[in-house]
Amino acid sequence: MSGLKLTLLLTVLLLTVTMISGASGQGESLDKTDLNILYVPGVADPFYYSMEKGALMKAEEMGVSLDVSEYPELWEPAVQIPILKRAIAAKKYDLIMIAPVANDALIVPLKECYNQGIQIITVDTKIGDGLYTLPSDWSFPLAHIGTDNFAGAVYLAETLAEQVNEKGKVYINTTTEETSTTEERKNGFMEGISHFPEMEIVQIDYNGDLQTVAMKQTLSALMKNPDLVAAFGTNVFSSQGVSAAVKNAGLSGAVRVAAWDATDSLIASLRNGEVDLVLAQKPAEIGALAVEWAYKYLIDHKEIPPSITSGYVVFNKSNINNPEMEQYIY
Ligand code: T6T
Repeated sequence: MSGLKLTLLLTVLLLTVTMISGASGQGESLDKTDLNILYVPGVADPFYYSMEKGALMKAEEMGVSLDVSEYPELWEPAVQIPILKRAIAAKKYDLIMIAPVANDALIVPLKECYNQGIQIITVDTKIGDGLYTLPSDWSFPLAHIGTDNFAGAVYLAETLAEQVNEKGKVYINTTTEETSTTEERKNGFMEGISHFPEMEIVQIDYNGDLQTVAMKQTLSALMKNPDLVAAFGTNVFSSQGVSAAVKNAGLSGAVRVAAWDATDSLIASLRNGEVDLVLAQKPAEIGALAVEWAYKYLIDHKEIPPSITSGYVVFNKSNINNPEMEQYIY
């Protein structure tokens, strides 16, 4: 081999190794003061603000740097993808903790980050089928941290069924078909209702994560199905839209409402008798854990689990005044 060819080969090899290990490769020794994490939320809503708080507190406690990207005003890949492009261009981040807003559309943009040496932890929502340990185009994230959406929704459906004597027609209002979390909730709720032979889901609407759309859709579902006994909103804007529609139609109490996400507004609706159940996720815990895992993997060089589900609690009329529950509102 000529000297030139050998030099070229060595350069290519060196570049490849650098690309693979990247700024954050486990092979490199990174001091905690050099660790730079970026948090990319899904949309501007109380759930992601609470996750930010948990992540920032943990970052401060551990002495690492955490930046928070701009908050997208819409639940939309076209808004979230440019944030990732800017993160790559910044040449600063070792790890991105992100709630991807679509399970397909975010695979390639996140892979580009990964190829630049940036590790990925998905928080709340996932990419692909969320199984990062099996070989696939989306197996590159380090880990996933989020709620057990399916189980939570089964629980809500079964509890709501008891409240309506296990009979009647039910409505679901949700975000988009590409959102892993709300699809899991929709499926879990359908599973729960299927345990009751005299109950039926009569309509499912997708609102694009827009509260005004959720409200209009619910109003029209109430008109189309005057004998609805219950409705389920799968996240903040879906639930707030559902509960506003039921209230505006003068049907509070007659149509039971199960809400996902414990915002101040939904807790107030529970107090006013406009909502019957509110599931609280633990976003601050998810955010804190993502920072802890980033540290453990990149600074301590320890293995971290590929995924974990964080817990949830359910507010109802009996526990709403319990001071212990206060901490779960976001
Ligand atoms: O319900 C949360 C989150 O878990 C979901 O993935 C998207 O919607 C929220 O952010 C609430 O609006």
